[in-house]
Amino acid sequence: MCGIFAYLNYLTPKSRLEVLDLLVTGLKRLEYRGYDSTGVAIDSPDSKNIVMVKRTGKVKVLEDAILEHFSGGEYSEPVMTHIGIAHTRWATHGVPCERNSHPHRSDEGNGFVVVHNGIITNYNDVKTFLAKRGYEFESDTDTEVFAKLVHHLWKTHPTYSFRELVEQAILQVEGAFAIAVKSKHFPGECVASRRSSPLLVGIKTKTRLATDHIPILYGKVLPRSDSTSEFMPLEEKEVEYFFASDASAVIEHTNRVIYLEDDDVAAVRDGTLSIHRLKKSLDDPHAREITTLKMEIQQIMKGNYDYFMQKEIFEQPDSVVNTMRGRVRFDGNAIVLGGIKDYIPEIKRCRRLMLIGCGTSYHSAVATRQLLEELTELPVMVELASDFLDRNTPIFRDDVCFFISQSGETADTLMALRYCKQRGALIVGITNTVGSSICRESHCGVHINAGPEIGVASTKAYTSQFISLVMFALVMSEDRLSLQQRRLEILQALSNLADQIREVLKLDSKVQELAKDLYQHKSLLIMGRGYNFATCLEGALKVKELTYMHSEGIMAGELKHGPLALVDGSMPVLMIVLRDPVYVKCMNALQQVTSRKGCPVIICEEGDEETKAFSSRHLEIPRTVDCLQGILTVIPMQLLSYHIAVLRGCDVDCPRNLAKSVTVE
Ligand code: G6Q
Ligand code: GLU
Repeated sequence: MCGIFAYLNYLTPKSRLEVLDLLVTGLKRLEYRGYDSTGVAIDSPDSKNIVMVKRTGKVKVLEDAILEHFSGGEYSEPVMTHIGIAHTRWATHGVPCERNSHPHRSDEGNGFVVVHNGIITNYNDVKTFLAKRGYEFESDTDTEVFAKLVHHLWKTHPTYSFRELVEQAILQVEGAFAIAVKSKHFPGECVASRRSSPLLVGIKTKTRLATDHIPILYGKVLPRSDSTSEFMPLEEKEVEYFFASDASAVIEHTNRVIYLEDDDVAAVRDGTLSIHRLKKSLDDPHAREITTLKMEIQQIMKGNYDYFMQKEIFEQPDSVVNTMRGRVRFDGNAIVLGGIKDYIPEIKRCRRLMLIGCGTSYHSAVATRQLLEELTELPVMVELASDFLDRNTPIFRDDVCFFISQSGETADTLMALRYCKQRGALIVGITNTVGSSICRESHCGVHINAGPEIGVASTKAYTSQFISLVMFALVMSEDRLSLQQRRLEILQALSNLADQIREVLKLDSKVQELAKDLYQHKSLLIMGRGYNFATCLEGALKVKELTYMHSEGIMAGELKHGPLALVDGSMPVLMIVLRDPVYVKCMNALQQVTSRKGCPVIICEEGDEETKAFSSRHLEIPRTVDCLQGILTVIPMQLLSYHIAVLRGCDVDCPRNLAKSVTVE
């Protein structure tokens, strides 16, 4: 989820224009993470206030606005000590617009301003608490509550230090965040913290740092104000700090960084950096290490990965958790989908559910159709948006139509939405992009919270769309006594999913070996049925779009009705055969293939010796509940298409002829 960048110079002369240039450059280094709007906050020329500039669109738009806004000579004067903060936003709460862009402020006087990555899941409760105390909100975001909460604590605890105010605010919020806070009441100070979203601190001094670690202070200990404090011994007073979501924004300034851990609170006061934690557990370290970055910028922007698609495949243990965060309460086996909960009664009375999308998004509908039929006990139609429109499909006022789209801008899907809306159907958007056309034109919806997906070939958005539809099915059946056992089984499986995805990702080198067998072939047939037919369709699409090889997802039950003619000793075949209700039928298909000298690659369950015996090439995946198998079986397909594409020298992140968002019909 997007980017934070803050720069603090202490006894190091910098003009505000130089600071702004540093902030904008920092945001440019974070652009690859994807975003929809930007903003900065610096001190006013008299150093008594804070001025902000926020824009929707690219960093360049912000840069132009800054040039226009801060042209006065006073911004060219050097300032010895200053803190500026900046942000690239990927909206989760509130459409992308200037009003919702960060930094967010505590009051009209800009007393406290904050930039935030992540999601404050209990923001409604905090907002209610603050509204009762007279706070008026000017944005639709979750973030704004944090700035106002710090302000409220400042008014009610006037003796608290800046760091203590932020600490107390952190104790009140739930969810994921990386934050940096600046205040006109505490000039030259910055407080930053993280929980589930990354944040690091870069340290730049003229001479080598006298230490390679910073002690962690537990409880209320306050660092002494002098810069020779034992907390952060500096050989001289001049120092610069860089707070950033990842090292790509820091590496050009310094290679000395501290990676903050969840619930660390980093505070800079009088040039001294200290790190605090409220609670000390047994295995808590005594200090945070100051590490030395060795990677080049370009490499860091993709982390340790060669391509964004590869990075996004490996992000899936985290992205599926982000999709469920604040929605699935595993302790109480409850699910809350805030974006549609008011419409659930109406949806329960509908005639049928229609799931409409394109490409990978359509496949997520195919993947969850059977479970939706089971748990909603409603007819469920899945439609390719383009074909749906070609047929002028009959739509009625008591239909509920889901429009699934990562970008939220796919023209075919958007046209289908408008077609259904005109006919009075209830429109539900399942998107990854707040403020997108599909998101805005839906009556209600679910944000999949997968974080920006940069690779053209969709991977983590697919699994997050899949999970979002599973969560909807669970919500729809929460009052069906006969389905409780099934619901509990699925909820249990969801709680293990992230770890199981990590297990499957460990197959990466084995999949790479398989790719070496396959990459010079012209075609790959992928067969399965039941809950895994969608995986065959999605796997075949991944192979086509990434490797330019022909590939086809085949319903195993259809094999004998024609496709079997394709099978011989030379045709590459991959088969998904898991211990689920259609296992026996899949085994029949497997035997049909092997009896024609086919030598399929088999995706099967760990330890399934009987199935493994049919081929020397198999990928074993952990067992999960049948309706979630498709999350685990798609990952080897994602990895296989990636490795074949690399071996064939294809452009993994930008395959030929394709665009990330197809905004033309
Ligand atoms: C798949 C591609 C493509 C995409 C569709 C729909 O890897 O990215 O098939 O899924 O073009 O895009 P949206 O999900 O953005 O509507
Ligand atoms: N949830 C915050 C918002 O929607 C922050 C999103 C982000 O990570 O950029 O503004």
